[in-house]
Amino acid sequence: MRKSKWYLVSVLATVLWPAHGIIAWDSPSSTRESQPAECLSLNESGTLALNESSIADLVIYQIYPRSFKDSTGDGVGDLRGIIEKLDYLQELGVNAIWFSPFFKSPQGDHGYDVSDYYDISPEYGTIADFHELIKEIHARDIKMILDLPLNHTSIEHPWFKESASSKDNPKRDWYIWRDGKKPGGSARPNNWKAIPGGPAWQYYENTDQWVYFHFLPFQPDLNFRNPEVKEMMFNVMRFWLDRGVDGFRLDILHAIYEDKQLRDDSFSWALLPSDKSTASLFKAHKYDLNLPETFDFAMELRGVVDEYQPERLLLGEAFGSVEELRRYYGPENDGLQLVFLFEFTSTAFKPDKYAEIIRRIEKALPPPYTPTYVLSNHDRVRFISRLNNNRDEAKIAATMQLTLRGVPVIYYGEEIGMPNSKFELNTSLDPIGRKYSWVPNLLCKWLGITLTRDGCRTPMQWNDKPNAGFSTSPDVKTWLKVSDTYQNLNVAKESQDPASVLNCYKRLLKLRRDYMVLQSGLLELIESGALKKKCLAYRRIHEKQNVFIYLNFSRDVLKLESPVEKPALLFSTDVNRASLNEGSTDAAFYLGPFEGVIFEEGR
Ligand SMILES: [Ca+2]
Ligand SMILES: [Ca+2]
Repeated sequence: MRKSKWYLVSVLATVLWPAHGIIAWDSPSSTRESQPAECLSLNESGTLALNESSIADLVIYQIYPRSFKDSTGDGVGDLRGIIEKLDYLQELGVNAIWFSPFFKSPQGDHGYDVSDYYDISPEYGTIADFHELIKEIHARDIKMILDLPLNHTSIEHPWFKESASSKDNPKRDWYIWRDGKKPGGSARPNNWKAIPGGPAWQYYENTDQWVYFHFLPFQPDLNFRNPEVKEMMFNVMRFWLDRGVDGFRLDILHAIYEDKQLRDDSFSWALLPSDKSTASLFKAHKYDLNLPETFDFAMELRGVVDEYQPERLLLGEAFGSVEELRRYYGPENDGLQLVFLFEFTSTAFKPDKYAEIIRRIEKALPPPYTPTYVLSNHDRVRFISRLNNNRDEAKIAATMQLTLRGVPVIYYGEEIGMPNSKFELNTSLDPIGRKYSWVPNLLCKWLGITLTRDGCRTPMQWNDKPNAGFSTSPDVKTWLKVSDTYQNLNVAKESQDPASVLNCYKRLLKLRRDYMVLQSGLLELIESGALKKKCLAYRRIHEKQNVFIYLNFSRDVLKLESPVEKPALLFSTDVNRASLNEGSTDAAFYLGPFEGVIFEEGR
């Protein structure tokens, strides 16, 4: 069958789509010359009060359960495997774990298609294993955050099976069913597009109606305008909160509500998606994303978790401009405590670009709001692969992520610099990869794109033994092939090397624990003038405590002026560095190639 140009456009858009695409690109909308760095106003009253939020000290680590540790030898990660590795995470220094979904699921989208919210998928374990897991997590003072795909279920969910069975089924209205525009259901109810490309409607012959889906056809959207649906999902939350979980990561929250009238989407000139807007594929996504009802829904969700003490966390996955996303935090910072901000995952690795993003985030989300900083996740290319696996640059990125004002979210394996793997599309386990399996390899290569998310989901590399120590069975075929890099790049090896990426993370996380100013102090960008294309600098401030962060993004040695007379070095990415400017007679200090330093005023 001849593929239309639209298909190619769809491919491009899918790939470049920041949430589920796999490519790094620099947003064309930021061509405006970046303005000179300036000190941000601290807050309106000029006080230096601590961020009032109780969650500013969090460092979240994302586990993709399928790929973390296999304790049963079947090649698939599981809950008991995760329990075995909790000591590792405690030693790393994170204090919250977000688990990609392990609810019962046919695994069409690897857990983001739930068929029972009250049970665990058998390959991951049992409810008893869950209880053991949460007990062991809490014993280490770590919080447990579950991933809740609440926008849609699997078509295998009994709710959907009932709903699809007949037009007069009591659950018919739990999903969004509509007649086609023409007799025989030949035309879809409206012109909406699913996010990975293609129409957003699936036809069901038995009732001669179409059902709406935002993501993939086997993930029909729930109808949150039906109060029964809302209450059912709130009860799911209460079920897990009653079992002690500390919060939820809310999958594609911005897609919860759709226009009541299902009006046709309007035209947009945007072809490629960006992390600043939801428009793409020439559609504005005006009526299916970030509706006012969805912002209100965030407040209702907060109401549910506020039934519990101590405070439970809500972390929303939503897309749009930072100003738009700000609305999910609620008018008085009383909505979601956190929303993912994804711009770092798609911006060129340049200090002036990052400074522009940080400035915009600080303006939109000043204290007491808490931003988030994300480098990669299960939908995106691994960050270090965007840097051509330059480990020095990865340390700069880590230093930046772990010292900005906001909650960092670390993707498993990021802390050892695990790279993306390459996989064939026609054998892709990711449904997005299979959807585009007809795209020739050469075209992907020419465009420099990857169309499957398998590459960022390979098993964790624990040691240099067969299967990287991921599985108890050395001979088993793991669900995704272990990266060829594992013999030289693994936790055991990096633990022994003081200069490794892993030990860089550990040192930074310890410093963040020890210095409250790094958790909740205010942030002020520092003008780096002529060096703004090579150096990013900022300070964190709390009362009399000042901590300075200078990051060299270049291969050059940079000469900089210390903002304080007696700088005391707290950290350098260069483990051999002992002081900032010892022996120097002036205020100058030097940064080596790709070196990042943290210092305070000495006493
Ligand atoms: Ca297993
Ligand atoms: Ca929806």
